[in-house]
Amino acid sequence: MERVRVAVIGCGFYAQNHLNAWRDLAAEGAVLAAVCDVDPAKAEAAGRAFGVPAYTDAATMLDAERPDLVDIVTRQDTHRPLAALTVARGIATIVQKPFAPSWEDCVAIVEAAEAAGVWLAVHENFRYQAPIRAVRGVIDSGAIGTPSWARIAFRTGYDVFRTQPYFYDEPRFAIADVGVHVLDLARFFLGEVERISCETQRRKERVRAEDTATMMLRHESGAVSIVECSYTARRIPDPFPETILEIEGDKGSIVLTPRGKMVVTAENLFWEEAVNAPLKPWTSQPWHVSQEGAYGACRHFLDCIRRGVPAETKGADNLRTFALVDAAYRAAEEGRAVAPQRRG
Ligand code: 89Y
Repeated sequence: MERVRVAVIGCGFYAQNHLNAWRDLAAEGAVLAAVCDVDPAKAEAAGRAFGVPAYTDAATMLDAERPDLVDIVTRQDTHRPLAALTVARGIATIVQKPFAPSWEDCVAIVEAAEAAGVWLAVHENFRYQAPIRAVRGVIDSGAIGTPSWARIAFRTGYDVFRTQPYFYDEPRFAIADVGVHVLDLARFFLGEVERISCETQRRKERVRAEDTATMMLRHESGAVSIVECSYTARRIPDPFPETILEIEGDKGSIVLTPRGKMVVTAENLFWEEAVNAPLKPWTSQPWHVSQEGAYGACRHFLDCIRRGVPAETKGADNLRTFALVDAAYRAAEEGRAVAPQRRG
């Protein structure tokens, strides 16, 4: 496919990054064709800013614009009904993370897409960030040997509630919102997971659910990882929204510290590298790491659509990340290690 006409559903806070990414990707064949939001003010503002028609009803937009690809950037409770609209029309679909509120919803979306032969991806973007790709590049080069241990942490006290106020009332908070990204990174670096244990904490009074989680994973390879997420970690400088990590293999290690400093210890070598995300005209500190990840994800999806291949974070792949989220909550509730569920 030469040119890919993209329609975006959801024009809220984070969707602005997707809209900018699609506009930036014009040179690579993306054509932002239309936007839609149930809030007319948000739809019109995005339509005006990006010079495309704006709709408040998704089905009306899909029938009028007939896009090749739809990027669903709404809250998770709307993903299943919206994906049903796109899949029924045979339109390639991207669903924002978290995939959906429940395992049943995620499986239903994946199975509907598979039955209809529709390309489906989940916008799980941390693994597309520049520092994360740099770390993966070192692992793939063999410099640290086979990774067998990792600590991967997203800890912040940054006021995420200002732009995402719904966080206060989420029935599942830190693991579902950002732990999902960090769990996906654990899979990305160390492979599939055999079992997970988890302790959750609610350290901030105003939130309804957990704001901190400490997880321990045994991977199928035998590797072990500690995965942490917290929205209640006060520290200066605050690394938000960076992920900090350490990975050890039989030949060396990789340590990624704030501001994208990567330190690699290899067999006969030791080096330091700046792997921070570049700034774009529409990105700003400190969000640029996350914004660049969103751009990287959209770029990967566009490339896959044009080549007719599945995305790295295709629906079926992301079910495995979602299963870890579910298993973490169950492990915390039941006080034991839990095996992530698999599709029957
Ligand atoms: O919701 C979170 C995410 O997915 O990435 C950053 C964020 O917006 C706040 O931590």
